[in-house]
Order: sequence, then C-alpha cells, then structure tokens
Amino acid sequence: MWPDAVTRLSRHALTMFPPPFKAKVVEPISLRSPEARRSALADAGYNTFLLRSEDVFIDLLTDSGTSAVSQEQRAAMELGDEAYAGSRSFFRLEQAVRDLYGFRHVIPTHQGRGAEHLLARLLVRPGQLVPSNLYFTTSRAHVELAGGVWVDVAVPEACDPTDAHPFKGNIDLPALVRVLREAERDGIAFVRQEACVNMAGGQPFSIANLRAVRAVTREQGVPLILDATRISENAVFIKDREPGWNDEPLPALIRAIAAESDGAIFSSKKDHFVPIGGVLAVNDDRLAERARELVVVYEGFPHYGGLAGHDMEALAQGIRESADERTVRHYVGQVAYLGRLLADAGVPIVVPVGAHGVFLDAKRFLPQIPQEQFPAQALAAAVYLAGGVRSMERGIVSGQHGEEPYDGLELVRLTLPRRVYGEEHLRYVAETIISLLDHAEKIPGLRMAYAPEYLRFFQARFEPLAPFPDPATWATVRGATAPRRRSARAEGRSRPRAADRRRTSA
Ligand code: P71
Repeated sequence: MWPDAVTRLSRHALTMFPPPFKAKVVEPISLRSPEARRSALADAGYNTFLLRSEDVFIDLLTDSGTSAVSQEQRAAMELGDEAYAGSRSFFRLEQAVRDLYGFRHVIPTHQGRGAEHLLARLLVRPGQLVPSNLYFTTSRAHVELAGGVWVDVAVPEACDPTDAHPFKGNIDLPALVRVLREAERDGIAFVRQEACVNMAGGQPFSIANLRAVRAVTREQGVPLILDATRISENAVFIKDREPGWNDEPLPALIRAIAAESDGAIFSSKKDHFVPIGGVLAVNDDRLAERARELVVVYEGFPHYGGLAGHDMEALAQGIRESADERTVRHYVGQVAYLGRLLADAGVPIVVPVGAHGVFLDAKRFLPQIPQEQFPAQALAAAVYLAGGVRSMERGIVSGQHGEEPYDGLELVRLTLPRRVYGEEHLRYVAETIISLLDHAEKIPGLRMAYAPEYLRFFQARFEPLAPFPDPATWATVRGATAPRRRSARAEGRSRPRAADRRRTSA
C-alpha cells in the first residue's frame, strides 16, 4: 500500500517517495551573484523578512501562504460567489470545516491572526491567564493586547533541541494543574494547545496528552482551544508514534483530535494550501453569536470575514486536500529528508525533525556569538549570503519579551512550502548550509539598529559587528551526502540525548 511504502522510505532511507502530484505551472527563480546578495542583505538590514523575493533563490522563510494550489482549487475558484451576504462560497466553506473537523460554527477570517484577535477579544479579560504549550508570536500578542497573561506550560523537553522526545508539543500536566489550581476564580481565559508547536520546531502533541488536558480543563470549566494550524501533520505523527492509532484513516484521526476541544483557530495559509485565509471554529452557540457580532467590526460580514468568494472556494477545497494522507506524508517526508541530509553531515539541528521545517540550532552552530548578539539572526543572514536561501530567525529577536532576560531557544527555521520544491532544491539547500559549517567561526554577531514596538522580528534592522565572510571564497559546495566527519559543533551538546533514554511517552 502506498502510505506504508512512503512511511518506510521517509523513515529509513535517504530516498524520498515520489510526490503524489506533478507541476503544471512553474515560476522562474534565479541565484544572484555573491556580490548582489551581499548588497541585498545590507539593504534589508540583515533581516531576511526585509529581502525582496526576487533576490532570493530558494525561499524557506515560511510555509505560510506559499504552497502550490491544486488544479481542483483553481477550478473551484471560478465558482466563487462574491455576494456580500449569503455567499454560496461561504456555505461550501462551512460544510468543509464541519465535515472534516466537526465544529458547529465557522467564522472565516482574513488569516490566522484575525481569528486569534477575535478569540482574544471574546475570551480574555484583563489579568486572566492563557496557559499554552509554548508561545506563538501573534497568538501571544493578541492575548496580551486584550490584557491577558501568557503562561508557558510546555513539557520541558520542548526547549531542548537535542532531546528526541516524540511529543514535544505535549502540555506539562502537573504544571497545568498547578496553574489552574493557583489561579483565582475566573482567572483562566482558556487553555491553548498548538498542533505541531511552531516555535519548538514543529513538534506534535499526543492524543493521550490532549485527552488528559481535556479532562483537567473540563473539570475546571475552562475552554480548551486548539491552534489547529498544522493539525494534519500532527495527526500523521500520532499515527506513526502513538500506539493504537496506526490504522486510523487520517480524516477520522483529525476529527478525533478536534473533538477533544471546544474550538479552534486555523491559519489556513499552511495545511489548507491557500495564499490567504483563516478560520475561527467553535461549538458553543453563544460564543459563536458573540464572534459574529465582533467579526463585522474587524474582518467583514460573517459570510466572508475578509476573504473573497474565490478565496473561500479555494479554502474549502484545500481543507479536503489537507486530509489526504499521501500528500501530508510526502510533506513531512520531505522535511525529514532535509533534516537527514543536514544531521548526517554534522549540522546541529532540532530533533526530532518536526512538521514544517528543519530548525538549525544557532547556539551550537555559532557558539562564539553570545545570545545578546543575535546568533540566529546572524546565521539566517549567513545562510542567505552563502547560497541565496532565505530562512527565518526563531530566537531572541522573536521570543524576547520587552527588556526581560531571554535564554531560550535560538533557532533558524528552514521552512518548506507545500508542493513547491523538489529533491534537487533540498539537496542544494543542504549543501549550502553544510558549506557554511566550515566558515562558522567567521560569522559575526549583530547589533539591533531599529526595533518596532510590536512583533519586532518582522521589521527590525541590524548591523554586523564585523564584516561577514565573503561567500565568493567558499562558493565550492561539497556533496551533501558525501561521508563527512561529524563536526565538533554538532557533538558539543549541552546535555546527553534524552532520545537514548526514552523512545515513547504520552
Ligand atoms: C509562520 C507563520 C506566519 C508568521 C507569523 C508570525 C511571525 C512569522 C511568521 C503563523 C501562525 C502559526 C500558528 C501556529 C497562528 C499563526 C498566525 N505562522 N498560529 O509560521 O504558525 O497565522 O500568519 O495566518 O496570521 O511562518 P497568520
């Protein structure tokens, strides 16, 4: 059977199973000269968000809105009903969400943060807590703008890049119980559990953990809201890693996950293969009514929520495709393949490799750069210089809160858009990064020259503390899969690998 063969290949071999699709329309890309890359990077203030996409060769900034749409999505777009109210396209979207996830009420939004905004305004009162498995930048920002307080209750393994715990997206139950017990009456707005925790490397939760969280929140009368943005990949990881779910068809498993919650927000720009779109889905009638009262203020009429009719058609079709196991397996298999190429060459990455990208561990890649000099930002800049590959900082620039000290994860995310790049692209990316290993000690730290007030990582500007090494001098890249001595950087782990001690856990 195909899924079995795909699982075998993506888990055990350096060969990927062919994708269950082929290209029909292509977009040209080209590699700028080392000199042009150097000047583009300086113009962008050493922030990869500020590069022009035409200066980028392989764009691994994000999987958000960057997937290839299918011919079925394009065909569906022709049927878009652009009526302001009562649009046929809305009712098709509503049906698609109900069919796959089972939520009763569907409120479309322009993207994920639109849904997060509504949710925070609906559920968060000043001073209330939102316990969650780690933070996501926009999710935390909306809770805080509503006066709430974010509380991290992720399992501690989530913040150790060398710990191969299979479910680093789990919530630390004793920690959650403590927070719930110590909170005042009505002190908790909601508990948030994110599928394939983005900031920890795309790490899944187990159903056993979700069910335990559900039991605790029910007992306390606190809503449990999923960030279901990457629920499809989380479901595949559960099939592969959690006993009892191996034979479950993917759509049924996705529905079983959603059924353990009171509602969900989705950024549809990921699993749903659309360039724009998001969803707030809830079961509670009163909450949905209040959401529809609010959506008209911030997004649009409840029958479009900031989307065009054709966007809703593409989204409805994308939701159906997001439960296609071959497609999801191919995607996580691609990510795993890139991870294997890098790990085998001694590049320090987050393990296990997660849903949507390979995360470089900048603390081990660039041990000479102290965290106040933004090692992940510097590494992302160097990766661009080395080969025109665009990645995203996920370290102190994204994670630090005001002036508070930060010693958390310091990662560079190489994120794969869905259905876009092929094996040759991934090998090129691996070779680019492996070539950088030999020049790592020459990469300088950065100084932040401009920091916006909100979500600073998007638009901050930096200056290098010394010149970056010249990529023209290391342009010869070695074979990504050629045998290579493991680098001392990769070996220099701060702690023993917990993977060797523990293989499974709820
Ligand atoms: C990603 C993004 C897009 C992004 C957002 C913020 C900083 C950098 C990049 C967006 C997510 C997400 C999760 C789990 C909500 C949103 C917001 N991710 N939850 O990973 O991953 O959705 O972008 O559609 O507004 O590059 P939105």
